[in-house]
Amino acid sequence: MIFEPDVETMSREAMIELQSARLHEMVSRVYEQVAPMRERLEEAGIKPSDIHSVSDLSKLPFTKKTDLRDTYPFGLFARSTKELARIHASSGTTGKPTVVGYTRADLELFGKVCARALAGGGAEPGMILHNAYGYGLFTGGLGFHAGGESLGMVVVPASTGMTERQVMLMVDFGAQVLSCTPSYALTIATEFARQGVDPEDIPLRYALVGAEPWTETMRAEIDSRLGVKSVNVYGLSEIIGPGVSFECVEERSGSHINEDHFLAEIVDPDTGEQLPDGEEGVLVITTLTKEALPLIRYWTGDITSLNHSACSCGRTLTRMAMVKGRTDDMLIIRGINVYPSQIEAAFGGIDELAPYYRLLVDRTGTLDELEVEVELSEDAFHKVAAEFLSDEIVEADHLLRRVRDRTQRSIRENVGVSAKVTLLEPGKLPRSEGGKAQRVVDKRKLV
Ligand code: DLL
Repeated sequence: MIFEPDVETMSREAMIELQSARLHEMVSRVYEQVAPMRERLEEAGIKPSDIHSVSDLSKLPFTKKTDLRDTYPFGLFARSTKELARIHASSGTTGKPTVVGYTRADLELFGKVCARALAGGGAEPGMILHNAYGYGLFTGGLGFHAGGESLGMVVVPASTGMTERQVMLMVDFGAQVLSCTPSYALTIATEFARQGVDPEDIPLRYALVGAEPWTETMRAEIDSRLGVKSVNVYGLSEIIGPGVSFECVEERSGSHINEDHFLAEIVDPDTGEQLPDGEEGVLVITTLTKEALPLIRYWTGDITSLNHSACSCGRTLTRMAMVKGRTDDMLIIRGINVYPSQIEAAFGGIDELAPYYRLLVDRTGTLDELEVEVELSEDAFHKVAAEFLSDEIVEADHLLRRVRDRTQRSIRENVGVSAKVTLLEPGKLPRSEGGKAQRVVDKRKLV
């Protein structure tokens, strides 16, 4: 179902016209209302009258996370605090959080873009949405909550944690749609199995997952273990929260950007030059309609690419590829750039492994060392355990060695780095309780 067909299926010409008019108006507003941004524009020698259309976008300077931090908490807000309806914040691992504000109109928009995402993912009015994104300063819980209500769904505000109880409620209430992080979807799937819930026996059909990078292997796992079709939802607090872009359940191949509100570009991380469709770079977003925190050319740090081709779902909204990682999550190992999701993709095709892993990076002398800890799948583990028990130790050892060698080879061939692979028994690594998964321990930073 398409929630707002008039914009979601708009012709490219009409979209560019709409974006251009909104861009001009938004830059004028920022110039008048946000003093640090006016200074930035003046330094760059730009007046709002220089910006007529989206083709003028590259004249504008970038805004970065440090700009929000430097003006903590409300320095880039275009409205006084009295005019706000809500404040969210994203938890930085160190220091002060990034603070974002919403007017009433911004909250309405937030609900609408999340409703578009839900509808794109298969949800319909009247369906039960089990919302297991965290409620609180994080935008996931309240964003999907508003989206469900905008679409006319019945929202269960489950939030995160207490997974046993969540599964009971999903079964008893007959949840049809689940929203949560991909790592938490797997935790829920494990709890399904523990409680003996067969996904075939319950009405659950769709899952809208996001807030952290995930892969096609994880998608296959979520789909089969929960009996759903899972789609990706992308977003970030600075722009609005979830609902910046979303996959349609028809194609599940790239996330449609709500580009009547969020104008997207891909730029070269080193030069800032715009890149064409299909080329990977940093996603930069300009908000076109946000009132409280309008942002010009916000440098998300997320690595992806754009695709303007038509989609069989009928939407004309540009699609972005799955986010590979953030520039600041990128590890440099012996001079090679490595994103955790690339490692995950490299071992994704190996049946004996489960999608639970951790990367440990250390340095001995001057050399970086990468260790990949990854859990065996339940099946593989039981096979090895059975061989050990029946004293077929050589066979068990052989199987483990074969899996380890294949994994190492695949990482070397696909990512270009040598890694030590340690196989773990199922359940060894910490499971998501609903928040974002921590996949990297970089010991080099600890010394
Ligand atoms: O994670 C908003 C959100 C909530 C999105 C629920 C989707 C679902 P922040 O906490 O500000 O906001 O984190 C934003 O998370 O810049 C990406 O690096 C990452 N991220 C978000 N969605 C995805 C996704 C929310 N679908 C940061 N795939 C972003 C990969 C994602 N990374």
